[in-house]
Amino acid sequence: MKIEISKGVDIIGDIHACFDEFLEMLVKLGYIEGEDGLFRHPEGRTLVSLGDVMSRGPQSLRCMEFFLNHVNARLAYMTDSNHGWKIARWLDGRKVQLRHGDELVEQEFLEYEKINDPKKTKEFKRQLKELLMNAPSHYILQESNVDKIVCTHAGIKGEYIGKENSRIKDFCRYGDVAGTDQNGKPIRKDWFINHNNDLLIIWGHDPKREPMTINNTINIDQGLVFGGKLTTYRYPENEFVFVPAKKNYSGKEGNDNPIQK
Ligand SMILES: [Mn+2]
Repeated sequence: MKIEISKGVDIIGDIHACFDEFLEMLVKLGYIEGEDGLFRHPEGRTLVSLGDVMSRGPQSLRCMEFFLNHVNARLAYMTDSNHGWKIARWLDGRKVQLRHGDELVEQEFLEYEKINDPKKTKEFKRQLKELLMNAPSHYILQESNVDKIVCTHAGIKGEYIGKENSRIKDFCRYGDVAGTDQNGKPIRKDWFINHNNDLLIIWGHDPKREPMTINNTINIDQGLVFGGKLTTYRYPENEFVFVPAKKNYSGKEGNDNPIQK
């Protein structure tokens, strides 16, 4: 789970199937598409996704295919995430309820199956399952073998860094969740309040209108699929790059929309 980032890194928040905005971001960051269809940065920068690249938005399959191809080519990295884990289990044939936008992934697959032969569909699903099942809970980004940044989806505790087990995986997928409220929504505890570690933690999952910096942690989920924006945190530049959403894809309005509250 360690990545060398001496040539710079671009850490991207929750994409949630908004492929158009994601492509716009890649161009804005200076990535160039090669003849093989893969995007590379001329300076050799590394691309890291905090997960939840699928669900809720319009183009889950294209987003997942992008990371499948780029992770396999070692041009990008993607952490585990709550939606990613749900889709992984679904692809594995386990009994899961597809909701909160995960049902859109199934719908996209039904369309995909209409225009691609069963063998190709089966192989695509198998590869995606492998990708999602094997995604680590977090990455440690290093400069000359010195730990600098931790990337994770929903949060992490200092003592979890560099380790992996099912409890750590759950914490990184969902954050510090203290049960559910009367509406069945998870009650989120602010894990970052107690964070005291020298490493910078970059995380997403919990949409905030602007990047939120607290105790050496930065939230870079600005609710793209809810009509907000896609955020990239660039290191070592220590700057943000944004791409605004073309629309609110989520169908969630008013109090139901996490970034309009
Ligand atoms: Mn999430």
